[in-house]
Amino acid sequence: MKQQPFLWGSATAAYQCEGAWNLDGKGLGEWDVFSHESPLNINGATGDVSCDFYHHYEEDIRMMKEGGQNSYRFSLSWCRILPEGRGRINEQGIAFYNRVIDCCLENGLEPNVTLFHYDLPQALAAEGGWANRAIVEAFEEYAKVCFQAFGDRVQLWVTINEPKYYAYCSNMVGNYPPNHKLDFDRYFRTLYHEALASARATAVYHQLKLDGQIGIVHDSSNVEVAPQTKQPERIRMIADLFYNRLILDTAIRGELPGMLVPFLQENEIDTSYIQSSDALIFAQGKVDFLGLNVYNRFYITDYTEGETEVFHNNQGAGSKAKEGIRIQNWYETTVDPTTKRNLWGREIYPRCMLNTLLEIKERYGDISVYITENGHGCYETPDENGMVQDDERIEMMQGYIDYMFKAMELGCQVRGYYAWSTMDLYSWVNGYEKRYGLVRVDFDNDCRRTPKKSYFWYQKLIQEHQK
Ligand code: BGP
Repeated sequence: MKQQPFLWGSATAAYQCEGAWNLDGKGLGEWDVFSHESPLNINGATGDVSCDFYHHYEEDIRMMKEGGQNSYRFSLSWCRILPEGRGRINEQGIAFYNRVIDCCLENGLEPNVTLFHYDLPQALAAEGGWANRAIVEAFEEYAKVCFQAFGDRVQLWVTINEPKYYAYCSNMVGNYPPNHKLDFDRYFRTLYHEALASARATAVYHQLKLDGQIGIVHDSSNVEVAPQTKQPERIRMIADLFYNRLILDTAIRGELPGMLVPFLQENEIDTSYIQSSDALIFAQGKVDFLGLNVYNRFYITDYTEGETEVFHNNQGAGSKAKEGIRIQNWYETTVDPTTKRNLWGREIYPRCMLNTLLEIKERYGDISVYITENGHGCYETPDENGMVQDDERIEMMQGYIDYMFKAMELGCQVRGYYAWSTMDLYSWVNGYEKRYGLVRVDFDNDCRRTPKKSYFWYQKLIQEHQK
């Protein structure tokens, strides 16, 4: 693989930006069904059109280039490529991604391609989705189709985006399809099958001897224990196992964390799906790099009292809920009064960028890391020219980036940074009011794009750091 400069880019995901939900042979996805039919889609928004990247990709890619970016992170829609999840290939889907990849390359943007970013084909969801081990083989087949179609030009691949956050929302919070709530068995089973599927796809990629690298993207879940905590070591170990270890240890070390199975069994959580021969799959499926989506930390203390409960906010200013969890006899998240939160009740904590990178280095050594997402969601009103003065976003992202530079000075092997998101797009369950883009999208006027103040700030920052 050719020597890469530091990658400065921005990111999107297929369901969140493409629209064209039923065009050109695309199959039905689990999110299509959820957003059309489920009463749990509380804001009523769908990804049917979104910012219509399907028809605006040339403009978006040109704007990234003009903004000084040299890489674009995006995901492929599994059901656009394999409408039934396996078997029949939709050539029109392949052709669309060929156009996107070629357009990136013509504009000097390194494509960084994720195979799975939450959007499961409905045909596989109907068989039990990630809870059914059959998904592992289906994912391997899908990955191979993509490597063979695009691997001559794509040099950076990601197997799965945020296996933990996805498993958490779909099995613990219950806000993502298939909407299971506080189901510890299904949470760990999903995580396990994601880890296994990622390892199988990674091994296939390496066998094909293509010119590139493959990694996994983890939502950095750096655990911090509040000072008054009575059993800091015990709860840190549990929280780390709950959030991080299954994904990171399998992907980077090629093995399950040793304490996982005894811990699950002690807590009467199902482990029946774990097969001893899986050890070889993990050993042969080690990633070349780690992607980290950095937003927040997990600030925890001892469990106090009450039933296990999860706290989440998909209503923004319409709710006072703060994001968190209380797990009976394990631990609970707590509030640090000195740390700000966004209107969706999530901490804004730039220092977690440094802490998470140092922790990865300490635990896993010198693995290459890309910050595959970092950004700020807020409500926004444009001025009379359609311009958004998003100083809050600029200040926040600058804080995280400064900590990234600090980590690099301390020896962390960071190879790139991607702003979330390239342009305004669908925010899972939250709809369209929560905006993250460097570019504003006027959803009511043909999805017209207008760069925000942050777009120009990012352009300047890149210029300064590429000298
Ligand atoms: C990450 C996801 C993205 C994106 C982002 C913002 O977890 O990988 O897909 O959505 O978070 O989250 P949200 O849209 O829920 O605010």
